[in-house]
Order: sequence, then C-alpha cells, then structure tokens
Amino acid sequence: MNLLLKPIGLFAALAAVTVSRPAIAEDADQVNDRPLNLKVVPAFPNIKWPADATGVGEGLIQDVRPIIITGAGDGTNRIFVATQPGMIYVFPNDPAADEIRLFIDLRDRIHYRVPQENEEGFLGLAFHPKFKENGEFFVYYTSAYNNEADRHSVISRFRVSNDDPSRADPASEEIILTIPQPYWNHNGGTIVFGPDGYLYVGLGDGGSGGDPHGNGQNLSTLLGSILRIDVDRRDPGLNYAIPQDNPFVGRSGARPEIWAYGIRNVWRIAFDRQTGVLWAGDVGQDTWEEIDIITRGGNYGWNLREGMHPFGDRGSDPRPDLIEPIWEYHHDVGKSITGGNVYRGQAVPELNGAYLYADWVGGQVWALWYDFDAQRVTANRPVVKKGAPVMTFGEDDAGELYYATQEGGLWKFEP
Ligand SMILES: [Ca+2]
Ligand SMILES: [Ca+2]
Repeated sequence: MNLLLKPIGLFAALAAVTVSRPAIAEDADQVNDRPLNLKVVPAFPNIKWPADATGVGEGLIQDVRPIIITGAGDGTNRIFVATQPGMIYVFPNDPAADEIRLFIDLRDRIHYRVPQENEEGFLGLAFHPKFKENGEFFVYYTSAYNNEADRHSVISRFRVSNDDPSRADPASEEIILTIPQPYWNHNGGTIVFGPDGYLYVGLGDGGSGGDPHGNGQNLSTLLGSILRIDVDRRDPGLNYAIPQDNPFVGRSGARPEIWAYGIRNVWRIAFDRQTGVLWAGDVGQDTWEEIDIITRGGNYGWNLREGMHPFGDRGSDPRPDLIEPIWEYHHDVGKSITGGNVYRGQAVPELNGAYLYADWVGGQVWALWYDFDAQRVTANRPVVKKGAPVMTFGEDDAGELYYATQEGGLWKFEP
C-alpha cells in the first residue's frame, strides 16, 4: 500500500507547487540580444607606441599585445598599459595625451616566445590599494628558463623608484610565489585586489589539452584554481599569509590558498567595483566558452564539465556541487573568451551594470546583464564587431572602461 501512496503523495506535492506559481509573461525568459548602438573609438589617438613595444622578435615585427590597462588608484589619473613581452608604460589619462613613458622593463626575466607559445610572458599587474602610500605593485609573469622542465609562473612585488616616482625599480623585485607549470599554455594570469584587500590570482589547469593531470578537480595543487592571499603579512616559511577565512584552511590535502577551483583557464577575472562580485571568463576546450560568478569555495566543474555540458569520457551531468556558468557560447560564435569588467563609469549610460566581454579570436564584444535575484541573464547584446583579437579589458580610476586589441589598439565606447 505504501508503494502506491508514496508516488501519489509526491505527485500531489509537485502539483501544488505548480499551481501556486504566478503566471509568467510569455517573453520573461527571453534574452535581449539586440545589437547596442554604440561607437568604438581610439581612446588615446595621439599615443604612438615606442620602438621597444613594436620591435622585431624572431625576425618578425611584433604586435604590441597590450595585456593590462589600468589606473593606479593613487589620485594621479594616469593610465598604465602592460605588454605581454614585459614592459609597463604610463601616460596621462587624457584623450589628448601624446607622450608615453616606460614605467618598467622586465623582459630580462620573462619567457616570451610568440606566436609559438602565446600564453606565456607578462600576464598580470595589480597596484596595491595603498600604492599612493607604499609604492607597491604586483605582477604575474612566466619566468625565463634554460630547460622546458623549469617553466614557472611568478608573482612578485615591485616598488616605484625612490629617485623618480614615474619609474619603477627593476631591482626592487621580491618574489611572493612561484608555481611550477607543466606546459606553456593555460597559465591564467590575472592578479587583482579584492574589496577585502587580499590578492586574488587566476590560474589555469597547467595546460596541454583536456587537463591530463586532473588539476582542475585536485585541491592539492594550486593549478586549476583561483587563489586568495594576503600580501601584507607573512606566515612562517611563506612570503605571504593565508587569510584564515579561506574555504579550505585546515582541510587535509587541500592547499589553503585556494578560493575556488574546477577552473580551466580563466582569462581575466574582475571585481564589480560597486557590488564586489567576482566575475570570470573561463576559456573552453573544444566547444563552449563560459562566464562564471566566482564564490567562496566554489567548484566550477572543469574537467568534468565544459560550459553547461559533460566533458570527455568521464564527463558529468549537472551535480549540486558543480557550479554552472551563468552564460556560455558555442565555438560557432567564438573560440576563446576574454572576460572583462562590469561597467560603472559615467560616460556611457547605456552600459550601466553590464559585464563587458569579448571573443579573442573573433574580436566580437558583448555587453551582458545578469539578474542576480532571478539568477538568469537578461541581455547579451553585441556591441561591436572588430576584426582584431581582443586581448584584455581594463578600467581607469573613475571606472571608465577600455579594451585592447592585439596589434596595439586601445579602445573605448561612446554613446
Ligand atoms: Ca601552463
Ligand atoms: Ca565551468
């Protein structure tokens, strides 16, 4: 008798839930995908790249490959642009700016071999929240080596020069963390300070293809994770400290630096400066590119899931412990996501609250809006279709947004 009663009871409960649902408008789940009518213009039309940014590498003229655009948050309203070969340049945040200066040249310690190994080089730059007072900034690069088995990611602290605050001192380097890298690809590369003052580090799964070592799901390696570390203090034996509220502190076999895992190769993570939400673009393997909202201790599924789909022979159906992306796009649309920032500037009201992102290969830029209460994307609107690969997005100190293309273009949006 119970065998019959149980399913009937369950069915009745489901029916009650269904009946109590409010009526839903027919188009409530539709995503607005209408193109946004914005202009994209050169942000600093009078800036000319110096010869050392466009020089000859392996017999070919190099693309500039701007990899970071940022302000320093120090009240000086300057723009810093770092390039993948390992230079950081600085100029006034003024559309009329025509003088660009070298801030620091780190090429002597960086492994950079493009186009063959185009995911290495200088990858990350973050100014300390108190840069104005302490002159500290942090970088992420893949280090020079003599032997391929010695590939490493390096995160270091540098300081501005005592003699000239418009230059940084290459001799001031203090290495914070080095991470062995088994392959040239999937190094992640973003470093960014959170609203909590800790440094977040986006790492890839180590490389090759398909995550052959299973690093994404392995909490005993830093690879395939987003880290959270305290660069203002030191724990014994470390050049940084572990925030004690990190999710895996005290768990046997887990690295306490890890904030979130199941990551394939986040190409750009960024905090929304208004809400503090951490956004990530995670590059896909064969078929799906994805956007994630990163939360404490979250497992983002790689290499069991690619986008919202099982990956490979051991692929998993959706599981409660695997956090799905909020958005994905197929490789018919693009091949490699470049995650950006949430727009909180004043110049382009049409973009207010949008997450800007692009496809590196196709050069397409989109503005995406997400409803956190309904937990769904409400709009994903193409902004512009440019031919050139989009390397990175960045914000100035006022929250105005820029993006860079591979050949050296620095762009902004206009209403
Ligand atoms: Ca690697
Ligand atoms: Ca994922």
